[in-house]
Amino acid sequence: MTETLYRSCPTCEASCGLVLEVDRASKQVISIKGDPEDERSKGYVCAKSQAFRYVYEDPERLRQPVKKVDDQWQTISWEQALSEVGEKLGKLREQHGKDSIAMYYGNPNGHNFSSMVYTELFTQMLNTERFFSAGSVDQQPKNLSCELLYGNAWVFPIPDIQRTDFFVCMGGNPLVSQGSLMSAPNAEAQLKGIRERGGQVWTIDPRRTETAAIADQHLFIKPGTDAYLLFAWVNVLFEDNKVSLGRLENIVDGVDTVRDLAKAFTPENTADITGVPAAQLRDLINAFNQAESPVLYGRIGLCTQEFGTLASWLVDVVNLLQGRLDAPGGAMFPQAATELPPPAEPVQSEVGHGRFKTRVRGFPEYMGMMPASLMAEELAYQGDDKARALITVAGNPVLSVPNGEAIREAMQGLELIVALDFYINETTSLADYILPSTSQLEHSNYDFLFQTTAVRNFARYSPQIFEPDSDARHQYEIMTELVARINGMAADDLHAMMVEGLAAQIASSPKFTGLDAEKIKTATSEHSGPERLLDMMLRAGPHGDGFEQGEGWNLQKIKAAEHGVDFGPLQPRLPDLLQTPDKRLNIAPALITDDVERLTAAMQTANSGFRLIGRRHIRDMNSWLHNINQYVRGKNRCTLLVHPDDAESLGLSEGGHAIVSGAGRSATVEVEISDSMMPGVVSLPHGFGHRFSDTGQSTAREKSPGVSCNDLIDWTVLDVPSGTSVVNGAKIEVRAA
Ligand SMILES: Nc1nc2c(c(=O)[nH]1)N[C@H]1C(S)=C(S)[C@@H](COP(=O)(O)OP(=O)(O)OC[C@H]3O[C@@H](n4cnc5c(=O)[nH]c(N)nc54)[C@H](O)[C@@H]3O)O[C@H]1N2
Ligand SMILES: Nc1nc2c(c(=O)[nH]1)N[C@H]1C(S)=C(S)[C@@H](COP(=O)(O)OP(=O)(O)OC[C@H]3O[C@@H](n4cnc5c(=O)[nH]c(N)nc54)[C@H](O)[C@@H]3O)O[C@H]1N2
Ligand code: SF4
Ligand SMILES: [Mo]
Repeated sequence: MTETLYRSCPTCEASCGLVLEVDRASKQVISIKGDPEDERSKGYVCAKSQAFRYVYEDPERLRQPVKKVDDQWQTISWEQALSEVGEKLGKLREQHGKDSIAMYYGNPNGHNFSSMVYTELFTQMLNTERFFSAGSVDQQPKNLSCELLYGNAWVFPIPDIQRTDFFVCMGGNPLVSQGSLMSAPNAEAQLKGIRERGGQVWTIDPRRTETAAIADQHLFIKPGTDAYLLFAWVNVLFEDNKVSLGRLENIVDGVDTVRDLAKAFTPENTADITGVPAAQLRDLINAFNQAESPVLYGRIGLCTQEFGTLASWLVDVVNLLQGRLDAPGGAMFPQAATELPPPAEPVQSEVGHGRFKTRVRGFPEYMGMMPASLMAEELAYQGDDKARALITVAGNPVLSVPNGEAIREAMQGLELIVALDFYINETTSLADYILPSTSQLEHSNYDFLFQTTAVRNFARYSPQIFEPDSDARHQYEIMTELVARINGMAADDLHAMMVEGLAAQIASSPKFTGLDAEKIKTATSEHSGPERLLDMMLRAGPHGDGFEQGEGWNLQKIKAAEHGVDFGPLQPRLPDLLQTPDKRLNIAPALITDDVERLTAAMQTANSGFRLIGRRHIRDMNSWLHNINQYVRGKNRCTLLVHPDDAESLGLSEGGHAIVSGAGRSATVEVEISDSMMPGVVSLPHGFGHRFSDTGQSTAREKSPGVSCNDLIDWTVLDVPSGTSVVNGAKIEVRAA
């Protein structure tokens, strides 16, 4: 029997609404289309809307735990897998301490509600200093800047693109990525909407991107130099008396410090280094000033670069100084329907930074994590306190992290590797055990992370489409089972602890008087597992029913709203949102401003040679959709984009090959000549390099091997404050093959 079900797409941040025709009895997906009744996506989908179905159907996706015995994979039962892994990890921890177990946390965790809410339990109970994640090849500079400015690393200002009349996009390519730290289905229509309203779109990027193609103006910028341009922008604002904090005047500190720091940078003295002529920058600043509701937006090209924290922070500084932070049409703070009310006594902690250091080069931690770029040397370290085991959770650092090849080598020296993943990829192929979770069609979901990055407030629940096999496990269950077994506890007690903990936290909020944890538990007892936690959050949240019958939302009502719930445009949230110890917004935190010295010093060094940047393609998702035939058909996408002048001087021809060298390694890649590149800059996408014969992704290996740009990127260069990898703007050598 065919049924129609509605859910959101779990593959990227846009979280588009989908209509699924399915036969639940035979577990067949008949079709997946855009949901026209979804207020956010209005029927829009991209080519990857089918991805979770293809992954579900992929015969090479693991459905059962596997154990490596004599270099062969053996399918084993969950009980055997969990008890063996739990015992081995428990022993290592007991004998060699908690840091002997390293961990890498990958990106897809952010797309799964239940694994997100159980992540804290998992990471806190493992409590390892050797904790790495995709975050330090991604948004960590923004986390740091937001934590310092607003007191919460996960409170991001999001461009209000539905109301702005002047959108400046730096280091992001929403037409392809579909928006990041800006959940906005159908980015193309949204940006065109700005122009249809009479507004303008500008892009600033070393490549004339797909987004630039629909923009009014494009400025080419040399990779890694955005902080110079933005400081010059700030300086012009002070010089021209255009600084106006508006409503935020009385809560902001540090404005003078920023003004003083910016004095060294002008459009004129930074033009050579950025490649942006002074007149062009001044035109941009003037046009921005003249617009009614302009907004500046920066994304991964500003994070994963040499001055990632400075550049990411300066985006907020520019918005703030012009009254565009927390203002309609500017950069605004979404409000999640699951946002918990503030506790009676706010936790006033300093930003966690440098509480411990990496073992090899003494690099300070941030967010309890070591930089992913240093993973290889940390795993290879041979001191008393060395790593002996590695747990990977939905990630593929061998391809996604600089020095991936060395990560793979270092992994070979470990005693135990456990992968929570459903593919045998370039990383997990070295595991001793792989524990595959259910896939997205087999568990329910709630757009948890992306309600905090959406350009309109919303809530959307996605039902479980197919019943998983009777002995399948969800990711959060695997995590809980593992920590339970490592610590000699019962998983059920840990689940109960989650419920108790959340109920107590909510009950302690002054928002609810006369409500105790018991009442909250009773009120939510119709739900179980993570859904019970979700019900608690929704009911305690800004639109919640406060655990009473009547008005307000609860999980049951959210579930009934099959097309999602629209909570309207973003609303101003400052100063209430501030979670800084003094409830003020210091725009010049020392951890960031201390890095200006490094920026100034780099201004003096010659900027010669080629620089490498990345790029994304609509049919890729980092490294993990290349086993899907539908997504790797057609011409090779792992090509080196080179400007025609550079191609000529290097003797490269279209479709010919170049040798690209960096980080002591070389690779031969196909050349694509394109005047969309800035001269001196070449582009190679990431997530390729499917070259190891021991992976279980034959389509990726055979049809789309490519090369891994991360092997060619100098992994020792980091954004200093945040420890983020510099995958954009790496020095690279190029010659004809
Ligand atoms: N050079 C360069 N490198 C980059 C980037 C760049 O722009 N340039 N971008 C960086 C960014 S932004 C990111 S986010 C990282 C991504 O880095 P990673 O997260 O390490 O890599 P992915 O390729 O996303 O790997 C995801 C893994 O999760 C598994 N998986 C997917 N869904 C599930 C699930 O539901 N359950 C389980 N158990 N497993 C699942 C897949 O099988 C795959 O193995 O790459 C980073 N690397
Ligand atoms: N199709 C597809 N969509 C994706 C993904 C995917 O792999 N494929 N990955 C998802 C993930 S995990 C993430 S984090 C997001 C990322 O989302 P986006 O940030 O939009 O990602 P990119 O397309 O990599 O855009 C980065 C842009 O920065 C530019 N750039 C590089 N260096 C510099 C620089 O120094 N200065 C400036 N100004 N620009 C620079 C690049 O040329 C590129 O156009 O995308 C998500 N969406
Ligand atoms: S844009 Fe993202 S969320 Fe929307 S259909 Fe494509 S992959 Fe799915
Ligand atoms: Mo990412």
